Amino acid sequence: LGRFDWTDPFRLEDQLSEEERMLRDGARAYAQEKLQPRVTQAYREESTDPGIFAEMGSMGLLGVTVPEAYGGLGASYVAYGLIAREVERVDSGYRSMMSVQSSLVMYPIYAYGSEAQRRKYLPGLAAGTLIGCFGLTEPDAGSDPAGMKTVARKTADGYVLNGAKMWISNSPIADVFVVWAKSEAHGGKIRGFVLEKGMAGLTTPKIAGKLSLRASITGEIVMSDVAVGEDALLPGVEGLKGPFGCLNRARYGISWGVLGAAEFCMQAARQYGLDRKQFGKPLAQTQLYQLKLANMMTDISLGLQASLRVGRLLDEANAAPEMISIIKRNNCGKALEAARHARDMHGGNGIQEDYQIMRHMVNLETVNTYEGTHDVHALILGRAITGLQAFF
Ligand code: TGC
Ligand code: FAD
Repeated sequence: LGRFDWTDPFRLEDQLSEEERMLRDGARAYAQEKLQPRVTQAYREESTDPGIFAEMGSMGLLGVTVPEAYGGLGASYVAYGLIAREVERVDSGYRSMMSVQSSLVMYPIYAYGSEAQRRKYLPGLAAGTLIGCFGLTEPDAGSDPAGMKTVARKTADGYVLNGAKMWISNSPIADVFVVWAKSEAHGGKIRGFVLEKGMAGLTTPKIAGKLSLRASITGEIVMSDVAVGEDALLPGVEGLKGPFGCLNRARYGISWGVLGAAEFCMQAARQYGLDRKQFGKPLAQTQLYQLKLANMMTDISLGLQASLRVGRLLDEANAAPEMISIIKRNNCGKALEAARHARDMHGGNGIQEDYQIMRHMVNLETVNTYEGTHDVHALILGRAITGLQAFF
């Protein structure tokens, strides 16, 4: 009979390559040694240390799937997922910073950019000396990005952009802005533009007062007659499939990341239940407590296997977006449920910052919403099942 390890029920470890394990271990060491000691204060004070990007860059954690020629590692999507899981084991906000930079900024510049754009931006983004952000959502266009109002008007030597992006991770501290706009010169089709900090008419106010994801800064991107040259246009893609191509990768990374947060919550609840006695015995010796732990372990281990499968298919360029909707939706929903149970299992201590459970729980509320809400992914899957779109 095979052995059983509750921390790795389906022996994920055996299914990874040597390189994947090595990158995962490096990410875990960085996250535990450098991020874990500062997260409680950062979260309490709603402060983001921009130096984290350069730290992650020096550890090789940014844009790992991008080829080495542009500063990446040319590593697998599975390695990328494993890194997301380790960073989010500490905080979803830190994983957010990493995944925006990797999947939503470096990926489109690599996949849709000109050679000059790749050479100009990718090495600095990989090193974390440049910070990137991704502007798709607007105040009146969230789940329905096709409803965006941002426009790019053609000029003699480039474009002028007007509009406002809302809820943009990293924007107040960003140097490089991948912004999606309807381009009048391209029949109103959505096109990507790369903007830079300091351009006239570009402002990035912080959105203060978030009760979730407080260690990751979020802001607006306000564009008021921002003039850019022709070289700011991403030449390689047109239409919504541009931003969606990036979102596929970020959503995939999130599917691993949230399970890192869920693992933290489950392991903390297990230890708490072993240590704390009520009614003369450990909480972990009660049926209800064990049922919750069994559910968490089941959801986490099934989720990891599914993400691994999709990661392998992404590495073969053979993954379908609907597969990514399944794992993004399922793993976020299950991680949120696990965190809510773990919060409850800690009793009063569960609301205290030192125990870290409630921070994970409220972070996961955001992760369940961004990159396509739980229900929007249900509708994507419903459309695939029935052939009928139910969005509008
Ligand atoms: P629809 O008609 O379905 O598609 C329009 C065009 O896009 C193509 N497409 C895709 N291409 C690649 N990958 C995908 N996943 C794709 N999904 C669609 C599609 O083939 C079509 O192409 P073409 O050539 O025929 O024009 O578009 P729709 O307007 O009906 O879309 C509906 C819906 C709900 C699926 C979509 O709008 C959606 O996914 N909404 C959710 C919005 C969202 O996820 N926003 C995320 C913003 S970024 C963010 O949250 C970052 S947080 C990061 C962090 O901090 O970690
Ligand atoms: P809405 O679209 O208004 O949805 C509200 C509710 O209505 C949800 O429950 C939704 O499921 C439901 N709903 C919507 N449409 C339907 C329908 N057809 N049928 C049934 N129910 C429906 N965006 C970026 O572009 N870049 C970023 O870096 C970024 N970072 C973010 C960081 C944070 C902290 C947050 C909170 C958001 C971020 N976002 C970012 C935006 C995020 O992607 C959007 O919040 C998300 O897509 C949902 O859009 P919305 O908030 O406008 O909600």
